[in-house]
Amino acid sequence: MTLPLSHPALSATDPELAALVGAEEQLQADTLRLIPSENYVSQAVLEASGTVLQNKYSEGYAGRRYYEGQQNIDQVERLATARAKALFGVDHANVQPYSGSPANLAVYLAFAEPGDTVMGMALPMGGHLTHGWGVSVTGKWFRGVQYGVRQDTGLIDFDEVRDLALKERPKLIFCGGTALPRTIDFAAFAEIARESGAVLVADVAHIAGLIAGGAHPSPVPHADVISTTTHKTLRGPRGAMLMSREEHAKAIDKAVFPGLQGGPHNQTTAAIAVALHEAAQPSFRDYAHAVVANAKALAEALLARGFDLVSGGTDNHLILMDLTPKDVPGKVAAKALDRAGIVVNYNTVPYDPRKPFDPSGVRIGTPSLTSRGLGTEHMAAVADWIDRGVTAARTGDEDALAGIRAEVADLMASFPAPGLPTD
Ligand code: DSN
Repeated sequence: MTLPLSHPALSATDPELAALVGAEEQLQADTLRLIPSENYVSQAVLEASGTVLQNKYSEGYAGRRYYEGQQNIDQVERLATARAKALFGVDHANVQPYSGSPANLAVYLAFAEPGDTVMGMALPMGGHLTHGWGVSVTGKWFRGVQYGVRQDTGLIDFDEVRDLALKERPKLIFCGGTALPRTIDFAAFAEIARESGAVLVADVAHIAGLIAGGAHPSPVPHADVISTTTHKTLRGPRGAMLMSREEHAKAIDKAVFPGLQGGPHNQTTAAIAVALHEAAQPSFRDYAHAVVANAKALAEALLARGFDLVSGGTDNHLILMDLTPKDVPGKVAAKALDRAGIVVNYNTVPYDPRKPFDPSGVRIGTPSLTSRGLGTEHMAAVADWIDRGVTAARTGDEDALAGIRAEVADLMASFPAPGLPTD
């Protein structure tokens, strides 16, 4: 189905760029987007992020700015912070971090000194670069010690985490990550942080929407600081938030501005406010639970087709497949699936013998397809396309990939995506 042309002003001024935007809209309409950190924002979020609010500088915080003319901007930021506090049940929220990595860096600035020991899950085990991994500034300027998951279960071994924390006495302990298919036990991490005298940072970027919708336990009251992006399951604009107990509010605010950033992106703050409003509606609870139900159904359907899933399945929105038994490297499979209209990312699996740029796994998730209205009844078809696509990747069957692409586009035409142009 061909989408109508949109963005008349952009088309008139810069047709070349407008064509690229149109092509991306068409791609997002036609394909099955399974990258678990992506989503479709609503038209309301899109509109808020494209407003004249972006014309304004507003270093500082509401009521304490370094520029005049904040009559409206202060209210926008107050609305966003109040909504974040209400939705997540926290004392304090800072909605200014530009994205997840700057948000996490602000946490280091607030609570640690260069050279201090910090602890997080290793990137190849499912953690995040900014949790002290060596190639990140957080692993270069701080001393990162890393925990993982057990090889036999794919689950976190809390005895190992406790032993490491008590031995290393880190200033910060990060929990959460980017490729964790299971529920995070925030209470267990909090106990270890207490015992070892660390500040516990829950990085809930992937699962913030599930938490808001009651489909994953909350890190409140366990974590000292909660870091999240706003554009994954929370279905907001590209941005981030830091939340905390009152006792840490000043340290966090000071670290974000003036410690790390300049003027906040007010158009993003506005779009975050809209997303938080949407996430507070009863329909968002249905969405969050549907994301998990879809992921569980998809995991079952993949297991039935002989796929090896890290930890044996999922509790959340994400599935990590080890394609070693299918005899296809993750990257080869991801690129073939892309040609079949199924957008995934290749990913390391725990204890991966292959390199991060050519790993054994593929990471998938259900936030985007659920935003389009697909339900558990569609997951067998999705698993079937993945199965046929991976087989075609192994055999080099481009005709099979083209056939899947047509089938995918056909189904997706019946499920219009939020925020994309319609007639
Ligand atoms: N890039 C994000 C993800 O895909 O999970 C993490 O920062």
